[in-house]
Amino acid sequence: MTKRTVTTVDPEQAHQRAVQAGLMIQRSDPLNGETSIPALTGDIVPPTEYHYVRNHFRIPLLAAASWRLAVTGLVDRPLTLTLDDLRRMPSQRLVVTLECAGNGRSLLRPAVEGEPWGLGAVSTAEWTGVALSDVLERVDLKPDARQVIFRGADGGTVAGHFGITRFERSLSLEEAREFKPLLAYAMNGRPLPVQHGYPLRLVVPGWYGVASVKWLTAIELVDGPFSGYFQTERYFYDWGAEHEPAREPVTLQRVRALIIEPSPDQELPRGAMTVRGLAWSGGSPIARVEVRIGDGSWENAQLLGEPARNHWQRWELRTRVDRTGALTIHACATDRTGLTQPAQPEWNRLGYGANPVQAVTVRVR
Ligand SMILES: Nc1nc2c(c(=O)[nH]1)N[C@H]1C(S)=C(S)[C@@H](COP(=O)(O)O)O[C@H]1N2
Ligand SMILES: [Mo]
Repeated sequence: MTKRTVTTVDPEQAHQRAVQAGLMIQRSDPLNGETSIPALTGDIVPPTEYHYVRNHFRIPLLAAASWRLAVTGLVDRPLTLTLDDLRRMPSQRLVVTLECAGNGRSLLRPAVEGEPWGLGAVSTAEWTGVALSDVLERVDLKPDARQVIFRGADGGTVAGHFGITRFERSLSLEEAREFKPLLAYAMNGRPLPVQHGYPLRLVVPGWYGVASVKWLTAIELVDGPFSGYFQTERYFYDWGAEHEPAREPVTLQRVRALIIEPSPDQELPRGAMTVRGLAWSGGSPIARVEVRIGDGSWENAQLLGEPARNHWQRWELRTRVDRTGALTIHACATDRTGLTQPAQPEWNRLGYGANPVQAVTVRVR
């Protein structure tokens, strides 16, 4: 672990920009802000500035001209790539939903430590970049290479550790083959914004956002498991000793339906009502979204657009309400492998993967 100083974006400036973009700020330094859920109408790819931001440290300010991606470790031909080298390689465009594993954490009882996210630590973008597999092909992996470590340029102090801890994550080669990560240099057709990883980030489709390392500067091939802080001391489900297994790493996004319309506490007239939302699951496309109005029965919402594994899908239910007063709407998604949402969030010590059936209460006049 090298100790070095990276120039960072002025935290006050980063905060101001996020406020202007309408993010719901959880913390200003390091900057953490949620996507505003009512703004998620329209296209399945929202405007770039609406995308939630999740940072463990201050935002590094990297100059493209001096930035390099080093690919080292158990390879026959180590490689150093410039941004232009990557831009000259064959490119892919992928629409991918990123969701923080802590999304929904504030629903957990008893409350847990960590950013108290509501339901907006999620968004979707079209990412452009180079397939990780294309870069790995160029370095020739040695036969004992098993894991790929991804290093971000950001770092800082973490509880219980001396000195600087960098943001680093790994994937096994099997995981990399199955989920086909992208080394992305563009988001929605423009260079990555600084807060989303400029000039290069990893995007791992289907996985919780933590796998998608921003400000990527190094890739290292190793033979054994990787025990970095964000791999083994954070981002695992900790269910406690009475549970078997007691812990499990956080990997794929759990299935979830998000209600966009109506919003909580909204006042609505009696009569026709449309419930609209988004649904996604890291493991497979959405099979169905069921909606319950008040104490009525569960009804299938209509799924709109193409089913997809890598990004969310719109759904809507057109219905009527004739009774006035408080009305609670529930939405529950099921994916094609049969995974569905629990009625209550499953409690775990670090507060990950909270995907209970969502309830929105409105007022009918
Ligand atoms: N280098 C670096 N990469 C990172 C993080 C970070 O703090 N540093 N946060 C991770 C987490 S937990 C999430 S949810 C996503 C968020 O990506 P976004 O800020 O572009 O939405 O980035 C991931 N990649
Ligand atoms: Mo995250």
